[in-house]
Amino acid sequence: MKELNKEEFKSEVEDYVKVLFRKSIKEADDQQIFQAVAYAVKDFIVDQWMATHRTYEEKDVKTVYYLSMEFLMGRALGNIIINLKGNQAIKEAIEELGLNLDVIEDQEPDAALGNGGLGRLAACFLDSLSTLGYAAYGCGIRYKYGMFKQVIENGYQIEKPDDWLKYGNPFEIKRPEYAVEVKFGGYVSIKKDEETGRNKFVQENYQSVLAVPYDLPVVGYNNNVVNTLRIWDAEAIDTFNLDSFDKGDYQKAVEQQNLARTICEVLYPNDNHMAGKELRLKQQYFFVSASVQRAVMKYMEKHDDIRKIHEKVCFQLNDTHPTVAVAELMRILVDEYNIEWDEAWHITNKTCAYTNHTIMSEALEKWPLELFSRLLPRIYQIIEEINRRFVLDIQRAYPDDYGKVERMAIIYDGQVKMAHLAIAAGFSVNGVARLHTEILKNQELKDFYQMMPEKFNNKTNGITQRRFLLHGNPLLADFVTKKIGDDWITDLKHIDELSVYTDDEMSRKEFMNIKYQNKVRLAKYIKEHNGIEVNPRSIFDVQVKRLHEYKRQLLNILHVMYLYNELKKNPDKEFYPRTFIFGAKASAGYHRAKSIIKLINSVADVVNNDKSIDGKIKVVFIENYRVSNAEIIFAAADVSEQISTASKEASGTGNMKFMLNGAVTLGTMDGANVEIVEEVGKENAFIFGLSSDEVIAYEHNGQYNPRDIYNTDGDIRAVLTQLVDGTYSSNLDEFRDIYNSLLDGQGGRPDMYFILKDFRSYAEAQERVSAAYADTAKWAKMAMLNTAKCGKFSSDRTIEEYAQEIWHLEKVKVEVTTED
Ligand code: GPK
Repeated sequence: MKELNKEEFKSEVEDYVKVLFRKSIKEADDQQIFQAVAYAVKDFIVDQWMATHRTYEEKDVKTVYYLSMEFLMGRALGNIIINLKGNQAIKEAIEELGLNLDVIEDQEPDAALGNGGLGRLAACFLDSLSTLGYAAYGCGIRYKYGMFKQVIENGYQIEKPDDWLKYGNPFEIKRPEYAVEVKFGGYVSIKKDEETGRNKFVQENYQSVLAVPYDLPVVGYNNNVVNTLRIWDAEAIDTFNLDSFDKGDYQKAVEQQNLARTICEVLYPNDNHMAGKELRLKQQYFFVSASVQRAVMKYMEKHDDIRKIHEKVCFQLNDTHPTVAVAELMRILVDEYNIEWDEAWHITNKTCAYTNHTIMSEALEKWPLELFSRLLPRIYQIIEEINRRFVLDIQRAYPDDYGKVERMAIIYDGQVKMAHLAIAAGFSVNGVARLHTEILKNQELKDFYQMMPEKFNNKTNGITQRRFLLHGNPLLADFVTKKIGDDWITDLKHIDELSVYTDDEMSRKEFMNIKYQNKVRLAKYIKEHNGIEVNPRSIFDVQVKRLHEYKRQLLNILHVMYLYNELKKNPDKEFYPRTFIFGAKASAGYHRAKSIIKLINSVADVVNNDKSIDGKIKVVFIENYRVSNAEIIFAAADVSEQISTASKEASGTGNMKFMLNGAVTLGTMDGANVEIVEEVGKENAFIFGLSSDEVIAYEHNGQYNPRDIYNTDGDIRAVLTQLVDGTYSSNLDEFRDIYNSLLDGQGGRPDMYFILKDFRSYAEAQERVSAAYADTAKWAKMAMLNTAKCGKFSSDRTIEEYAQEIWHLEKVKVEVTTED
């Protein structure tokens, strides 16, 4: 590893302030200082970045292209600094310049090019790929506006544009030399190829844009490896000249300009939900076509046989969003390299792999044929042919079962089903936690599993301990290193060595004292950003994640309403003070999710201002939950709320970040919670609620009626009544839709997410939490064991499994030489 020279670094920062802003350090504002520091850091890593790519080429290693509509990177500066092990040197350099690193880091806008779990997983994976030394590109879109900024006004969520590029992004490098053309619309004509005499399919009268890549560095931990996140921007192709004007193409030139302007404008803010917008499909094909074209070109620069591309290239499809990649690769092989269909299909099969992230039916991507074929006429033809052959395969395999084609065809009912395409075309289909993969195999994708069992595999998600402990929780990170050394930073299994200290009273006290200091840090953040005073001695009970009915923030807040009623009834009841902390964005069009945010804020208003309960319950809704404040929140949590309806949360990754930071899980047996409990022991978690088998059984037999619970349980009835009787809003209709969804279901099933069904079990688990917390030594041990037992949940472990079992990559060592 190259050493960071403090004096050199200081003068670089001074130079950059001068060159970029014509100012001295004293004159520059905080944002300008951030920019200058960021440029100085980028200068330092650029040699490693070049050395990494030189090494990959020399060794001719296989590369994974992680195709993803989302990369929820958060801030780069602090993360790069810790991965360079430059924390101390840079901190000192900055202090000697009279500046403060925390303030500087705070100036950086989050790169919020993602919604939630799926996008953050992609970011953790990139971190691990670099740290492990695997050749990888992240391929995505350079959205001009990322995930919207959430502002809470009168308890309502308001969305504000996230203008993250306002001051420019000091870390990115524009690479116009690698720009490629991407074509939309028009029609396909068949032409005879003079040379071969074969038919050629040519897209004509199309509109096109120029895809221009911007590269961002992804720095590995202390190993000289810097991989690349390549995000594409669209620019107009230069047809707006007199020539085309003269030919009467003025209209087309304007249209192409508009297309280029709109494609990368904004991230769709939907999590686990398909909106079906035409522009979204344009985004998908745009970045996929550009990425696949570039990958093929790069491969062909060094190799002569396109037929062997799978030996050096793998495309990992992060959900179905980039699935057009399989058809784009087919197009390139068949149309541009004149390869026969069967052979092209085999090459494609060996090059593409698909990750499934959800079983929620509203998230499944299905595109209307009309839209698809109009926008991507050649790609559509190719998918039709893939479908035709796949249907024949199905019929051959199941000659007597007509339902199979209906359930499995790629094109059916006037729609293109992207998951079916991804499964048929790739060699690997993986779920993201053991339970999720089992549900895929035995329920959702049962037919596909029966036909192609060899494709199915599990890769339980993970998170990077470098961002979520080393950077986010420096106090705990130092404590761990002091106890067991720093191997955990690159091999989280070692953190288990902490287990022995859970029986040592001094260590437990130290651990709890760190938790307390982190709670003070969060309390200060809450005071500054929300104006609410919270007691760091209370239990910090936290649910932060996207707002979705299946994640059941509603169960949490209904329980708070219930507790509040209990306290009002028995003011002298023993009650350990609790702070219920929420953070969540709702998709802009998801009305019920927005009502739930309003409900949380309305309950907060009433409860926080009721002197009679003596501050025993506080409710806080943290505005604009995102990666940067998440780091502070996880560090301060005592209780981790992971309370999705069993079977619905594919994995969850927040659950792992809490665990790493010594919070105890209160959750259902869903997603990766199952594996968390397996690692930490069920005595060190609070588990409640229906099992996934029970939920699925109720869904099939329709035997659940929430009215029965409403009629027989007075406490639950009282809470529900308070939704519509003015207790929390003078507008009696404010929460009517929530009330109806639980009891009537409006067309759907009432209480689809089994909130009333699980309520008592949840309340009882919450009582166990309170009792456990009151026993300080016991709690400390539980919390500490959660940190100690989270070794499995590093994304390093996950990536190692992908690399060995799916991608077949080899590890690379990078030396920086004077050449660089
Ligand atoms: C799954 F399908 C989707 C989606 O559109 N967005 C998203 O964030 C999440 N996900 C799952 O909901 C989580 O359970 C999972 O941990 C995460 O993807 C990463 O796999």
